Parts: sequence; C-alpha cells; structure tokens
Amino acid sequence: MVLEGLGKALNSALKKLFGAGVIDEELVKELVKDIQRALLQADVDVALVMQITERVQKQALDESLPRGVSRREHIIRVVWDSLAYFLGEKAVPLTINPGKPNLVMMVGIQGSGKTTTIGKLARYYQKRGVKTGVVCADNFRLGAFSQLKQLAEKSNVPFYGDETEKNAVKLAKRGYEEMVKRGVELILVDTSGRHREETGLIKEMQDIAKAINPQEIILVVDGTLGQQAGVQASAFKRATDIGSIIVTKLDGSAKGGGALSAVAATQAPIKFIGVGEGIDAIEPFNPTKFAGRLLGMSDIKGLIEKVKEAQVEVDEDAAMRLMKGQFSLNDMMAQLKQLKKMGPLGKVMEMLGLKYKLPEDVAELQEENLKRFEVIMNSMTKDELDDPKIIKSSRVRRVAMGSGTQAGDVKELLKQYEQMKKMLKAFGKSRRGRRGGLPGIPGLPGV
Ligand SMILES: Nc1nc2c(ncn2[C@@H]2O[C@H](COP(=O)(O)OP(=O)(O)OP(=O)(O)O)[C@@H](O)[C@H]2O)c(=O)[nH]1
Ligand SMILES: [Mg+2]
Repeated sequence: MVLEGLGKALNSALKKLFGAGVIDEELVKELVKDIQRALLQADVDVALVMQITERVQKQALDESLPRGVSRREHIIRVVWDSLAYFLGEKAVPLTINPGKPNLVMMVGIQGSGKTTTIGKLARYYQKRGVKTGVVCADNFRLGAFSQLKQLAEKSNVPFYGDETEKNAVKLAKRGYEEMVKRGVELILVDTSGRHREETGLIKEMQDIAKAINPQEIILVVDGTLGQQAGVQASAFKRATDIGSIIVTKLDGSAKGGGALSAVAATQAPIKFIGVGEGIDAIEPFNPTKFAGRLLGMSDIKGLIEKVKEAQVEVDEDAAMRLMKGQFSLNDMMAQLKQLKKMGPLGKVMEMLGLKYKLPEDVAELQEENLKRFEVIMNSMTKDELDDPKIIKSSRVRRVAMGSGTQAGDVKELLKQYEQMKKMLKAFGKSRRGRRGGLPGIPGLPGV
C-alpha cells in the first residue's frame, strides 16, 4: 500500500472519532493534533500542515451541517476534502488527441525513474487502445538504449534508438519522425538524467523542447525526496507552462506525503504516481480518491453522496410501527425501494462497515424480485399487507392465482419479509438507546 504509515496514522485518528460518544471541541482538537503528527511524520511541510489542520479545525465545528449528514460524517468529509485540496484537488489526465502524433517528453534528474516510467506509461496506454511508441534520446547513460528497448519489447510497442548518435536533439527528432511514420499516437521521449540538480536539467530540457516542440513535458520526481521534491517541481513549473509531474517510488517511502503535497503546492498537476519497480506499478493520480484511500474510507464519501442523491427521507412512522412490532409488507417494500436507490443492500451495509451478515437472498435482492413482489402484493388485501401472518396456505394459493405467480413466489416474499423483520429487530436490539437511523442511512429506521 502506498504511504502506508501516513494512511495508518490518519485512519487511527479518524477511528477515535467513530468511537467517541460526543463530538465536541476537545475531540476535534485531539483529532487535529493527530492529523498534524501524521502529516509531519510523512515529511509534509510545517506551514502546509498548519494550513491543512486549521482548515479542518475551522470547518469541523463551525459549518452548519448539510441535511441528512451527521457530524461524524461531516468531519470525515472535511478532513478528506482538506487533504484532497492539498494534493491538488482535481485529477488532470494526460490529453491525447486520437489519430494524431502526441509528443510527450520525459525529464528528470539522475535516477528519478524516467526510463522505468516510460516503460510503464507505454504499457498503460497501449493497453487502453492508444497506439504508443517510445524514443530513446538518452545518449549519456550506458545501457539506456537497451533498458528502454527491453521495456518496449515487454509491451510490444515500437521503439526508436541509435546507439551511435551522440546528439540528443537529433535522436529525439528522428525518433519522432519514425514514430509518425508508424502511425504512433502517443510518442514518449526518454531523455538523459545527467544532472544532479535542477539548473542544468532545466537548461537541457529547454534546448531539446525548442527543437522537438513537445505537446507536454513531464518531470519525473523521486518521491523518496520528501518535500525536497517541491524544489524541483517549482523550478520546473517556472520554466515551462506545458509541464506536469509524475512522482515515483511512493511504494514504501515514508516521505511520500511530503513529496506529493510539496509538488501539488507548485500547482503543477501530478498526473501519475509510480508505486513499484514492476512495469504495471503506475497509477493515474486522483487527489480526491487518493486522499480517501489514505483515510481508508474510499467508500464513505460515495455513500454520503448517494444518500443525498437518493434523497432518502427518514420515515419516522415506519420506524415507530417497527418498534411496536407492526412492520407491514408495505413498510418492507418502502424500505427495499429506498435501499435500492443506493445500490445493492449488501454493498450499502458493507460500505458502512457493518458486520451484519445479511441472508444471501436479501443481499442479492434484484430489481426483478422487487417487481414480482409488487405484483404479488397487488393481489393481497389490506389486512394481509398489514399483517402477513394471516396469509396461510389457502390465501397463498389465492394470491398466487390472482397475481399470476406460483405459490412458491408468494412464500418467498413472505420469507423475505420475516427475514427482514428479524434482521431489523436484531439490529434494533444491538443499538438500543441510540437515536436516529442506521449510521449514515437516515432513511432506514435503526429502531
Ligand atoms: N520502488 C520503486 N522503484 C522505482 C520506481 N520507479 C523507478 N524505480 C527504480 O529507480 C531506479 C532508477 O530508474 P530509472 O528508470 O532507470 O531512472 P532514470 O531516471 O531513467 O535514470 P537515468 O536515466 O540514469 O537518469 C531503478 O532501479 C528503478 O527500478 C517506483 O515507482 N518504485
Ligand atoms: Mg533513464
């Protein structure tokens, strides 16, 4: 897992929030301190840490809560948003005009991971149907030619290189022409990393860029540098306005949080991250998703949004009836319909981290089932709907006949009803004394 240390620390900070009885200023202060500690340990710049945590502190208690969102969820969202904000917020994919040659040049200081990253990108895009080719314009490092050639062969993409040519600009130009001839859409040019610091690197980058006119220049930065990565990124950002960044070696680096946040602070978009030595170890960088993953909660935000989208209303009447043991078939139908808006029931429970093992057939309840149930219910009397216990075998037969279904279908509906009732009762017992609905699902009475 990328940035495992930071993720664990942030996650355990949030766990305290889940475990707490009341959420007050004291608790938020503690949370903020935990987050500060976690970020500082990941080498995030102190000023940045302060900004992030001030944002959390301010919004956690001050903001009025959006409808249907609990304080806990709100705070998680604030922490999440704040982290995402400092990672650049929006995902910026590489733009590729299909059917045209798109020239992308890779730069970076010695050993940052340029060649490896080109190999990964070539495979990544080739797999996604973009005709990709690689060009070796590194005439400096021994073995650069064969390193890239081998990577190209692994993914079966066109390669251009010439070990006898010493001029990097010529190599890049010829490579470009060769790739255009072969109908390549994404041309990735590898350059040499003869530099140990930014100044020389930027000068060479500008020389080659002037000659080959790339559509985009990608700076490859070593994530193990921590916040130092920001120094390279900002020099790069000043030198070119067609630049984006790939941060490598985030696997196992304790300083990766520092690298990502420092680079994001320069406003140069991070497009990918390198997460291992293997050819598939690359991920498109999406700050929001990444922040969610760090917090170990990639699903909660989605869930909150879904709840809001579905506009699930608290059905207090149903909750009351249920508490009194008067859960009717109509109540069940209403619940199933509400849950359906949020996706499969099992998935919703899973997203909430609920340990309840749902009966298989409840969990897998599909649209078809719902429709059939509705048809069956249309053939029932009001008394039967209110109190399905009275539906014995002669009524089962009548209902089945009336609805054009089999007795088995009616029995299945009744079985489902019993299961749901039991489940909700069990759920109610385990949460007795708590007010409101299921955590995060205001619409499902928690009883
Ligand atoms: N763990 C890990 N190692 C990586 C990653 N990316 C690159 N490396 C390793 O970093 C080392 C240098 O990678 P290269 O791709 O050769 O770096 P380069 O920038 O092309 O190097 P020069 O051409 O010499 O400047 C290699 O050992 C790679 O396997 C990554 O995301 N994770
Ligand atoms: Mg290289």
